[in-house]
Amino acid sequence: MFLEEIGRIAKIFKSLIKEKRVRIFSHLDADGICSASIISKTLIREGTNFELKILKQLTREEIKNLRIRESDFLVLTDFGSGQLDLLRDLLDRAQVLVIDHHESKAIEHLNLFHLNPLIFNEEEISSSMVSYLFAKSVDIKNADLIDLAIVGAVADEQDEKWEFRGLAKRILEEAETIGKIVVTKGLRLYGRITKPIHKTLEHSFDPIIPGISGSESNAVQFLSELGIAVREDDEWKRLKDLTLEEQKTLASAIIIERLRSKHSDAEDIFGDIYTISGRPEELQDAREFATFLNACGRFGKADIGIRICLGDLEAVSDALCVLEEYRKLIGEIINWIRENEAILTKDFGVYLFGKNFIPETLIGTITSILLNSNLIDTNKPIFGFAETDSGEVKVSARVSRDFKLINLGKIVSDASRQVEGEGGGHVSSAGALIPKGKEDKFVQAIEDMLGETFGKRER
Ligand SMILES: [Mn+2]
Repeated sequence: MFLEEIGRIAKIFKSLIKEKRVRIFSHLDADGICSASIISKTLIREGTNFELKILKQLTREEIKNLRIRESDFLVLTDFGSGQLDLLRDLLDRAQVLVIDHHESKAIEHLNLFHLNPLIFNEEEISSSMVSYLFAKSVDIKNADLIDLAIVGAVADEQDEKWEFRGLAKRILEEAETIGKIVVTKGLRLYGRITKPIHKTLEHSFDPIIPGISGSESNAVQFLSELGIAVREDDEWKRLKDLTLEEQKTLASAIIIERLRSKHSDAEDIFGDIYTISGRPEELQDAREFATFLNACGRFGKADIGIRICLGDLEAVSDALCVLEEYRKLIGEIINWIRENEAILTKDFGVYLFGKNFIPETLIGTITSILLNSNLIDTNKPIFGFAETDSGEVKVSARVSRDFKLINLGKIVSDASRQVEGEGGGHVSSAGALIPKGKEDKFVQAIEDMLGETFGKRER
């Protein structure tokens, strides 16, 4: 059903865009940037002019400022499904294609083309993957954009424990078949290409390496005890530079450390590694490519992200600079959280108060990092708060995927309504915008709801 609808809309799209003013609006995260790039490339190949704008969020304000013309054909990627209410007026005047994977109300309108796996009761795939399926339906030559589909999906953490399932897995296999991506099993450690190996170990919290995660000096010592040099020819060695023998030594040593601290799944340190062919070295690891895009989006440099996706080699060095700044800022924020005791742990949830120190564009990233760290009780959902430029408070919520008892999107949506805010999202990640000063009331609403759920379940 979903795939048929993609095909049907692709046909309509192809004929409509010739006489329309096409305008793409996309979310600023990596999935949004990949989706926008896939649609952009498709339009370039169709010989159609278009506008492209990356937005923090599709708000009432943004929609009001669109200056819609009758001839407009809007493409919204990685948002739109949750904002259909706000689009009602606009739909009477222009045609809108929404490609998204966030929770949605089913709204029918003659001018609305809505591609979201959830409304077809399909399993969730990222917006980039939906965009790819759509682009390929428009023209089969767009099949080469499949690496961007994978990068966006990885960025949205669609591959739990580094392994895709279902439709996403079939798309990955397709990428392998056409030789765009090589999948190998390897250590589930982030930073193969862009980080010194001791940093990779220090920053690994999932999988955790007891005694080494979180400590640079212990990581260096650990490697030297294994006889693995951290430097070679005056350059830091990366995971990618290790010989097969060294990789094996490292893997066994990590497993031994985990066994020693009685980890239940000590050997759960391997996952799928996606190597992209035909891209510059810095972008060959899909996970690191995703981080580049996230950094660009979060720093207001989404244009650089789009350019690297579209294959502009000159943009890669700009993206490297942005990534550097991004990592520095994340480090500063984590230190600030430690020093300012910004975390409150209650009976059912963990709450992070970012005040005006944590930028609203980073609060989601920071909550995800904390959920994979030893800084909080990761058996509870985490809710991060950050003040926005417009004087409201942005909430980002995350919960570990093993925690299957709640639907975070629904809980956040209900709690937001109780404090006159707006929110929603997915089962394991959600967001909201609430009035400033209502944080305590929001926390209480969450605690009450979770208390009710778990109180009942225990009885
Ligand atoms: Mn997404």
